Amino acid sequence: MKKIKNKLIKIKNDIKNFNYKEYISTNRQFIAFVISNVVNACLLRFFTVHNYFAIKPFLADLAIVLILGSFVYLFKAKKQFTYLMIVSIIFNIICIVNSLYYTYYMSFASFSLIAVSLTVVDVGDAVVKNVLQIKDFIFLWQLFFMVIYHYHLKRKKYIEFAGPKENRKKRFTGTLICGVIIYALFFMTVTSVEFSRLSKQWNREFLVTKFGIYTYQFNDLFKSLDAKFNTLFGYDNAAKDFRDYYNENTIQINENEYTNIFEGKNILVIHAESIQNAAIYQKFNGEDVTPNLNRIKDEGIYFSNFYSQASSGTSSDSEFTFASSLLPVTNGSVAVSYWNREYETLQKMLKEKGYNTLSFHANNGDFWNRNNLHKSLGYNTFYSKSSYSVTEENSIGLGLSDKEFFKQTVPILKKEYEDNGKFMATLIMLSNHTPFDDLDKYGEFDTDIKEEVEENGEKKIVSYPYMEGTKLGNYFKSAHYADSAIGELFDELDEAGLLDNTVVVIYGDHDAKLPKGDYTRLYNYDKETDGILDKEDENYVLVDYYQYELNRSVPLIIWTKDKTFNKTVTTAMGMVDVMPTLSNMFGLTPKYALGNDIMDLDNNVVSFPNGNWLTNDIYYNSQKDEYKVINMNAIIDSDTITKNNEITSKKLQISNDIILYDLIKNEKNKLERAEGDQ
Ligand code: GP9
Ligand code: MN
Repeated sequence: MKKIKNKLIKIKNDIKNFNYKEYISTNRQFIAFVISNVVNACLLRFFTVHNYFAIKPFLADLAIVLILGSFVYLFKAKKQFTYLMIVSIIFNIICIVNSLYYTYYMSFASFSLIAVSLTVVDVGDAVVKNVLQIKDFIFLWQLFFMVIYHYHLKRKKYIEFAGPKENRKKRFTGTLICGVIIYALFFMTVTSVEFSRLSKQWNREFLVTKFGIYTYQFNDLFKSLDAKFNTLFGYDNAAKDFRDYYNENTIQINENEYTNIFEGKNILVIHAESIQNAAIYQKFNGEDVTPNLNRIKDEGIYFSNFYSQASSGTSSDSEFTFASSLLPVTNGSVAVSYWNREYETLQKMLKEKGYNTLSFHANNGDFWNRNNLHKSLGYNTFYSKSSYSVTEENSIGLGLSDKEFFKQTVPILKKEYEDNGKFMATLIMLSNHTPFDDLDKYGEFDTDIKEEVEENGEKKIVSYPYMEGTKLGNYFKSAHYADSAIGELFDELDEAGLLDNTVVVIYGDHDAKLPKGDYTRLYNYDKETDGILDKEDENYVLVDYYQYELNRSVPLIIWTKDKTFNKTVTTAMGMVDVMPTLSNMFGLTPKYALGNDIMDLDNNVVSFPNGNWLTNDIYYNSQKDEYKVINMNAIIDSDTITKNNEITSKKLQISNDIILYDLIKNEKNKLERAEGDQ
C-alpha cells in the first residue's frame, strides 16, 4: 500500500515538474509521427463516413497511435526513425486499403473478406477507372512528410542533441500510460449498443464512425484470427463426434400425409421482422393488431408454439437457421465470421430440383454481410438496396418501407418467373424494426381503450390511455403497419398471377426485445389509476422470466391459395425444424439437419443457443438450472431434464463444430463411405 502511495506521489511530482518545452524540443520526430497519423485517420473519415470532427473516434485513433508509437523508446535514438516508419507504413496501408474498399463497396475492409474482395474486384482497366482515385492515395503525404522531416532534423543534428537527453524507459512507460488513459477515457463514453456492435464486428461503417479506423481494423484482425485459431485446434475430435452423431442420428424424414404435397410448387418466404405471436393475439377496441396475418394463419397451417433460435446475429441467424437447420454460433455470427463454410440448405436442395433461388431485401447488401451470406446459402441472386428506388418519403425506420418494398419487388419477381421458371424467393421485411418510433408513418392504429361494456351489457364511450406512449404500444402500431403491408403484398402477388401454384411461408425472425414492464401493463392495466393492478389482485398476471421467454414466440405460417388447411400445430418447435418440415412437403431429403419434421412429432425439444430448452411441458433455464412446468398434466422426472439437457448440449456442440471446422465440406465423403460399408 505504502509502495503504491509513494509511486503515485512520484508520478504526481513528475507531472508537476514536467518540462514541456524540453519534451517538445527533444521529441519532435515522435510528435510529428503522432499528429500526422491521427490526421490521416481523420482524413479517412472525411472521405468516407464524414464525421471528421467527432471527438470519440479522434480519441480512439490518438490512443492507438500513442500506444503503438510508445514502443519506439525501446530502440536507440538512431533506430527510432525506422520503427516509426514501419508503423506509419502499416497505418498508411490501413487508410489506403479502406479508402479504396469504401470507394468500391461503400464499406470497410475486413481480413475475413480478403479472399472474396480479391475475386470480386476484376483486375485491369475497370479497376483503374472505377476504383483507383487520387484521394485514396492522399494518405501517402504522411510518409513523405516523415522522411523529409527526418532529414531536416538530421541536418540540424537533432539526434545528437535529443538522444542523450532521453530517458528511454521513462518515456516508454509515460507514453504508453498516456495512450492507455486516453483509451480508457474513450471507452468510458462507449454505450452498450456500441460495445455489442464492436463484438459482432459486422456493422463496419458504424464501427469506424464510433471507434475510428485503427480500432476498427485491429478489432477486425483479432476477430478474424480468433476464427482461424479456433479451426486449427481440436479438428479431429470434432470430426469424430460429427461422424458418430450422424451415424446414430440419421435424420428421419418419414412418409406422412404431408409428404410431397407441395412438390414442384413455387415457394415464397416472408421474413417478418420482429413479428411476435403477442401481436397476433392482441386486439385494441375490437380490432386485431394483425388482421391479415390472422386471416392467413386461419386458412393455412399455423404453428402456434414456434420459437426463433437466433443469437447475437439476430436477423441473419434466423436466415441461416431457416436455411440450414443448424443453430447459430454463440460467439459473433455465422453471417460475418463463418459465411464461407459449406452448408446444406433448403435453397441449394431446391436449386438441384431446378428452382431459381432469389432473395430480396431493401437494405444495404453489406448489412449482416448478406452479399456473401446469401451466396453461401444458395441464392442465385440477391436484390438489395441498389435494386430499389429509396427516398426519404418512401422510407420508414431503417430504410425503404415494407409497402414500397413489396410494390417494387413484385414486378422483379414476376420477370424472374417468366424468364427462369419456378422459384424459391425470400422477402426480408424491414419496417417493423426497433425502436418503433416512426409513429407518423405507421398509419392510424390506437392502443388506448375507447369503449367499455357496463354491467347491464350496454356499451359506453370511455377514454383510457392504456398502451399509448409505451414502447409495446408503439410496437403494436408498427406491427399493424407491417401486417397491412403483408395484406397488400398478397393482393399484388395475386394480381400478378404469382399466388397460383405458390406456397407462402411466413416466419417472425425473432422477438422485438420489448420491456417486461410494458407486458405487465398490458396484462394488468388498472383503468381507475391508469397504473397496474395490485400484485395481490386475483386478476394479476405475473410476467416473470419464464412468462417473458414464452412470450418471445413468433408466428410460423404455411399457406397456399390452392388449399385451405384450417390447421394449428401446437407442438413446440424452433427455427431448426422448419427446413426438415418443408423438405418433406417439397420432396427433399436433407442429411445434416439438426431439427425434425414437426408434422411427425407430438413432442419436441427446442434448444436455444444459450442452453435453455423448451418442450410442450417445460421451459428450462440453463443459467439457473431451474425450470417451469407449462403443462400441468405432465409428469416430469429428473431423467427427462437430464436427457433434454444432453440433447441440447449435443446439438449445440455438433452445430458449432460443423460451422467452425467446415465439417460438411471436410467430412461428408468419409461419412458417405462409412454408410456404404455398413
Ligand atoms: C437489417 C435487418 C434488421 O437489414 O434485417 O436486422 P436485425 O437488427 O433484426 O438483425
Ligand atoms: Mn431481425
